[in-house]
Amino acid sequence: MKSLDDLQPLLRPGKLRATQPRKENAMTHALLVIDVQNDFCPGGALAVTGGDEIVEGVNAAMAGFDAVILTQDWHPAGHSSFASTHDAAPMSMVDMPYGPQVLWPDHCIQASQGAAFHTDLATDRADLVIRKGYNPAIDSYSAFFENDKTTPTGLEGYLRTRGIDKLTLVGLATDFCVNYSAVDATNLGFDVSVRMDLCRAIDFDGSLAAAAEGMRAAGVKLI
Ligand code: VGL
Ligand code: ZN
Repeated sequence: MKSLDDLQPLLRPGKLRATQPRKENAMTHALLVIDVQNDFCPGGALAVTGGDEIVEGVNAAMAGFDAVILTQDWHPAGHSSFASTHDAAPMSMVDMPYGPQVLWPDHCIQASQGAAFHTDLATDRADLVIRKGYNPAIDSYSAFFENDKTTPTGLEGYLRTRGIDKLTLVGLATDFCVNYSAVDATNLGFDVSVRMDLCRAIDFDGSLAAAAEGMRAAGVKLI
């Protein structure tokens, strides 16, 4: 760099052009990896049976996608979805202003070891990590909307501005966060598949069968 005058043009970003889809006639396909976190794996606070078994397959799948996005359940201590906050039993139900809500054991508390990704997950491959459930008053199973079905996480805008129109979901848990994310994505117009072999379920009170039925009815491809 010769002088400050040479540097000046490099400091002016220039005008924005309208967002363009990345390619003509080609779908841009993202892998959406839901909540592969310690608390959802064996030994964790809300352990999903076999939750850790999917990690190797999820890592291997990443190579086949244009984009890899991870979600992370990320609750403040005393979150309204925690049974302890209501002096209630874990897995009981409560009526929230936005509807019925399952009360969970305390899990995925922000910055805790339980909220960290499984240590073997290839997190370096991710373009984006999106956190959800940080609002103390509203749970968020879906990567797209909080459980009030209204408050967006911002993921839809991210995908659209990158020209991503096709999603494959994997992760934990099949019947809650994968299910809600897949159904919301389909309703938003994305082409959505769920790799059932790379998901594991909580399966509480028939929830896996109900979730699978709901996903199929919404137009999600269970593969
Ligand atoms: C989840 C219950 C509570 C999930 C998250 O990742 O499926 N389930 N928080
Ligand atoms: Zn949670």
